[in-house]
Amino acid sequence: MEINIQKRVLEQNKTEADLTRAFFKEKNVFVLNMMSSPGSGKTETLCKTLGHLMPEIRVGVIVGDVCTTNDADRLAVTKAKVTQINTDQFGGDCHLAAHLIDASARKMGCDDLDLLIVENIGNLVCPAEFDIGEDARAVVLSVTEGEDKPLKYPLMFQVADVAVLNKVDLLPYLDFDAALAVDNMKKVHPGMPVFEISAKTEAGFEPWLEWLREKVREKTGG
Ligand SMILES: Nc1nc2c(ncn2[C@@H]2O[C@H](COP(=O)(O)OP(=O)(O)OP(=O)(O)O)[C@@H](O)[C@H]2O)c(=O)[nH]1
Ligand SMILES: [Mg+2]
Repeated sequence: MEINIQKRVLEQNKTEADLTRAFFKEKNVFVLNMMSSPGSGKTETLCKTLGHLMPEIRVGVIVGDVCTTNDADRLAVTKAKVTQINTDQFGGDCHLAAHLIDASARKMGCDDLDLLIVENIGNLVCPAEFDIGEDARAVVLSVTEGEDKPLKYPLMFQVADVAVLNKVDLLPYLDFDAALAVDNMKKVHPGMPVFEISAKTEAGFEPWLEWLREKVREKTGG
């Protein structure tokens, strides 16, 4: 019975995600769903990324957290259009569902955007199951989390179109084997591009930025 309920929730979400996807298509905006465990550096990566992409690319961000507007406040410094969703009012959900993205995106308006990035709630499991009408998914893994995470939480890495290995500035102080972590990601998702970066120092940023620029060009024709 529990399985059936879960299935219905996901089916309902998929129906709503298809409507949201149609809205994004009509608005000609590329939508990236960014996911990771809490604290791997999604917001820091976005703050630095937007600094490079804007104003040539017009970017908006929808950011999800259970509580606080901390991330929206950090992202607002970039001058991007930012909307914060807090899920504590919906029972503290650990993921963003399609209907929340749909309502936020329509309210914020996408006519003046080329790229909409959704920073999902920090969680390496649930967000991977919820289609939000996005064009692509990025997963961020940081070097303090352990090389085995792609093997332990494979779905997140299987549904991702691109992976970012963040905080490489910390490698000299850790036993973390970056090559093994990348191998593990490629084991669960052969062929997935993996960019090794530091959001702190911006090391390795250019290939990641170019990947994003190319995706926006492909969708918007710009
Ligand atoms: N040394 C180092 N620290 C980083 C890097 N990226 C992020 N951090 C730090 O890691 C902590 C968490 O970063 P956030 O950007 O808030 O992580 P997040 O994934 O957005 O976290 P949630 O939104 O809570 O899931 C902060 O203290 C950042 O300053 C990095 O590349 N190197
Ligand atoms: Mg964040």
